[in-house]
Amino acid sequence: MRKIMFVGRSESGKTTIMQAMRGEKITYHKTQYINHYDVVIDTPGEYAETKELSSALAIYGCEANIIGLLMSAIEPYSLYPPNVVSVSNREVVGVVTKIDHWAADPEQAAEWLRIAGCKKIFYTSAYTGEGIAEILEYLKDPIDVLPWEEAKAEYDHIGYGPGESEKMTRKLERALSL
Ligand SMILES: Nc1nc2c(ncn2[C@@H]2O[C@H](COP(=O)(O)OP(=O)(O)OP(=O)(O)O)[C@@H](O)[C@H]2O)c(=O)[nH]1
Ligand SMILES: [Mg+2]
Repeated sequence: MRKIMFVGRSESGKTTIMQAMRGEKITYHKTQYINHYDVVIDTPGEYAETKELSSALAIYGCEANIIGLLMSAIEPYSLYPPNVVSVSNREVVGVVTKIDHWAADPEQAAEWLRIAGCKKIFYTSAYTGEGIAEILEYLKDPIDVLPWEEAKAEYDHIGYGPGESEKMTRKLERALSL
């Protein structure tokens, strides 16, 4: 898997989306310092908000393949200067978070991310799981196998013909009203 470093103001949802990607229980945890995991580097919002600390992001960014600029869908303004992605020597993607929120305006957040220079934008909710699989697929290297691909291979192995596992997934989704 390629590694993504999440950057964004405090409360934008970096730690929570990281928990969703790792399949962990969602619990509030204020990030105190840079946390380095297998696929994600989680950073404190203050590093993006404070000039003196922002150089730490530039250094840790070298440890990542991709920088994810987060913007919550309930943000009242954008922290990012226009075309700020040009300061990074890594690919930068935009991640709109909290799209499940009652006050969410995902298109406004996406527009601010585009102004910051992001071309690829993900729309996500760590609470409903929307968009999480897309990010994981995007980070996937050709040799990686994701958990749901393993489950599909298992279905195929126990005798469901091609396409049957997709039908089974749809049936399960309908039963769970997903
Ligand atoms: N509705 C909703 N709330 C979310 C979502 N993701 C995060 N939150 C809430 O937003 C708040 C902040 O989330 P964090 O993930 O801690 O934010 P952060 O960017 O890591 O913040 P710092 O560690 O301070 O930089 C928490 O109360 C979360 O429960 C989401 O997808 N939907
Ligand atoms: Mg955090």
